Amino acid sequence: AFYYAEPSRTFNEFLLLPNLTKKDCVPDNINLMTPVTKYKQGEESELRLNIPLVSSIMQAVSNDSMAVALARNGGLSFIFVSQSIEAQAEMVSKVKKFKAGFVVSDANVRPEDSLIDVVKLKEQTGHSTIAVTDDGTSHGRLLGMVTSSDYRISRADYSQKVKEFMTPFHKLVVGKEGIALSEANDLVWAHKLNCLPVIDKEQRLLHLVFRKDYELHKANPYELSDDKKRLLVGAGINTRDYTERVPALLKAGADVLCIDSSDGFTEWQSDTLSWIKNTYGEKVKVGAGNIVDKEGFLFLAEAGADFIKVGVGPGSICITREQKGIGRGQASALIEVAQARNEYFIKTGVYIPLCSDGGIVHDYQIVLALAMGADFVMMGRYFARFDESPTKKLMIGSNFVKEYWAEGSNKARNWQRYDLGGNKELEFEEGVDSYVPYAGALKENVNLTINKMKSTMCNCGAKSIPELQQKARITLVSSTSIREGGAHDVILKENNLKEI
Ligand code: MZP
Repeated sequence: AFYYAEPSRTFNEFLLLPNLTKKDCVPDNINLMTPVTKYKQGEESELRLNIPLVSSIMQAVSNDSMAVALARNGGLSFIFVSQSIEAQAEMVSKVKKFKAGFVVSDANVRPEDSLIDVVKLKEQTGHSTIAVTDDGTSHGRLLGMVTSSDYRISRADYSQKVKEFMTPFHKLVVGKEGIALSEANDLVWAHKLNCLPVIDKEQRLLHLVFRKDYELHKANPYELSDDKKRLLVGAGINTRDYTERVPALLKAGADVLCIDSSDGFTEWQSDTLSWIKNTYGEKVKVGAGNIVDKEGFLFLAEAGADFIKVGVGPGSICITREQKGIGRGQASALIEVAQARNEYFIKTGVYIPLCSDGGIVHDYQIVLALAMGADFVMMGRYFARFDESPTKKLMIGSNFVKEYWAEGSNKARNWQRYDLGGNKELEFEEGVDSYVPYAGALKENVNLTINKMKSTMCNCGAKSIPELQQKARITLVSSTSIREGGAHDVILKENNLKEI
């Protein structure tokens, strides 16, 4: 047997050291854009994300509602594969009906002034719609617009409320008086808001379409249904039924696929990749994994993977290490694979993005994973806690929780994920069925995480993920210094202690 000289390490055993923070290295200047699929030196990845977060290929995590919410916030979901081909394709197509934006309509314009019916607008653009009315309920001359809109907000609340619908990529600039849609300077506001304005014949503003790609459309504010930019969605596949599943998912509009497996260092994975690349060429993007070392990386890179997923056994619900003794500490795995990826890039000029999958417990560990060479992270537990995850919200004692079960649990029975070529059975569990604390809406939680990540990156003096990967200084911590990192040697105040 071969013995590794170093023990297998986890994220919890590392910290980042601060670097010089220059005055322009502030959270607003941090760019978290990241590549998802491989690209050649000097080119750009065809698929990039605004934030480096993707949700796990799991029944308890990634359905269409999760995918819409996460894509709206700049990330990506991979719709779970452990369901029928038809059901999975249906989820993908539901996500593809949406576009990355909202249409805000003034419901108080005169019907004869309105050029666009909100129902048609919704159908044409795929945007969700918000009607602005006097009191946020049913008042408004265009009653049809009010009732058919997805959300209603009052004029008074407009500037405040609209922020809630905006993703971190839309900048809201509010004037002294707030924003009134019927004001003469609305068009100026529309530009400042990074919106596509829709105006009537007399140049009055009827709708604001929030969009990040506004620049493209500034020239012609009337053009609404030109645009193919819909929300991005990924989908899991397995190494059994790919000849039928892949065509159905592509037909439904999946932007990227990923082979879902606990062990990706197998010939079943290279067969699956070969079939996809031989059938569709490079236009279909597919990730593979999971692997934990240089050999696994090179195997999947040579087999044609567009990105490679790292991690065997770090997941919060995973008991693969206990059941089979297979796995590796996630930090050690990532460090070795990232080095292999960098060497591969120097040798071939092809950059293959890495996804660190599972085991993230604290927000800073996302930054640590990126610093160690991941381009994005996949999380299950994190997303399972939100309103948008597919599972039930329950009350246990006085706390709300959400259900979260593993793909290798008896509940999910995703035997294909553990495929070893035998008969189609899950003979023993590799994951557990559990609860996670309920945490509310995805948007607020992701915003908070992003803010924390940006703060960490500012301390590291890095304004982008590649800069972080280049500059980060990472240290191992001793078990006693971990204790030093939390509150210690003080009496923590508790709500139920009375002051005297
Ligand atoms: P976490 O974010 O909850 O720590 O980990 C999520 C990851 O655990 C998933 O993306 C997947 O790779 C992995 N997973 C899912 N089911 C199992 C299992 O049954 C598992 N063992 O390990």
